[in-house]
Amino acid sequence: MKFIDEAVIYVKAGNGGNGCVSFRREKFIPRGGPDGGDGGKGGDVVIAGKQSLTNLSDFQYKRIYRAEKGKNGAKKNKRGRDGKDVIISVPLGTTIYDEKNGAPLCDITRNQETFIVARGGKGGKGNVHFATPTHRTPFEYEHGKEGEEKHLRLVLKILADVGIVGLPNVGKSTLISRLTDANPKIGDYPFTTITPSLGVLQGDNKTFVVADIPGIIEGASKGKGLGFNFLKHIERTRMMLWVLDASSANIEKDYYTLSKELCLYNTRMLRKKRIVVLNKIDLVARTVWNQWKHYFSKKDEATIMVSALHGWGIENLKREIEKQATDERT
Ligand SMILES: Nc1nc2c(ncn2[C@@H]2O[C@H](COP(=O)(O)OP(=O)(O)OP(=O)(O)O)[C@@H](O)[C@H]2O)c(=O)[nH]1
Ligand SMILES: [Mg+2]
Repeated sequence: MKFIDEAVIYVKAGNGGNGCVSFRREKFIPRGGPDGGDGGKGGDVVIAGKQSLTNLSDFQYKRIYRAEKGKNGAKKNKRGRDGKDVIISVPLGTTIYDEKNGAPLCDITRNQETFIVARGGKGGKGNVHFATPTHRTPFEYEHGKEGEEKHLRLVLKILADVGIVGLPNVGKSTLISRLTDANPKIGDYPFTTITPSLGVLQGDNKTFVVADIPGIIEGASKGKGLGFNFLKHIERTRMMLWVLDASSANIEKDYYTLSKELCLYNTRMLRKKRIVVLNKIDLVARTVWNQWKHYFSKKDEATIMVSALHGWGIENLKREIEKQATDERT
């Protein structure tokens, strides 16, 4: 599945209907007063959350959304019908920005949550409103107001429970393929992963959505590499797995690079629950990884040793994820 996470669309709310100019024409009443009704209101453009949607791919094909105009007013004081709203369904986790100035308009996180992104124009008044005792045959009326129009940027942030982060090539994708049903590309080179992938982890009592994103490198917060763009996908996860390569020449530096870049992205990233996952332990002696286990436990980091390649320690990690996820204290 190609993961599409951004789209730009154009929306136009309906214009209001015009007011009507008309005069009563009835038998035996030679000069009836004005009876031109008001125009109807134009339809709104409404964004609605829909749980069953998982991506923004629909917006590749349909990019223009117009709500209906309000009908014009009619004689006999008849108000024109309001234009129908147009409802645009988006997956939960979609943020809508005004493309013109980048301002966020709304954040859709709940099923059937709605937000009006463009308001329909008000209907114009009919000539009946312009009559006064000295002005009995008014020909004045109002035009309906224009409906709002906007270019919107839709950005989907995955609502994953667990986000996997780490420097390139540490084995994040191998790990998600062990933990979940996901089947991402794995390669012995940095930046194998260029789009995020999601998988479902079946715990004993709960299931979790896990997200794997491209590797993060030093300077990512200044735009280097790919991973930074994708941090938004895991911004809202409740928990993170910080994957480190146990065979790296400088694990401590890797750990600090990762925490620095996450912190520069958003300090909240460091306040989330996390598990330090020391991967590729098949490549190093037990004495070495025991030493690192000790090092991280002194820092109060929950640490799990695994070999994603061989499947070692994976059950242990699953248990720890479930334990932390169900522990509501922090
Ligand atoms: N020896 C060993 N190799 C591993 C282990 N886990 C992953 N690898 C290898 O490390 C390489 C990178 O694995 P990936 O899962 O693609 O790493 P990644 O972190 O997703 O990489 P990017 O997406 O490029 O950031 C591949 O050649 C994997 O086979 C492990 O536990 N032990
Ligand atoms: Mg990868």
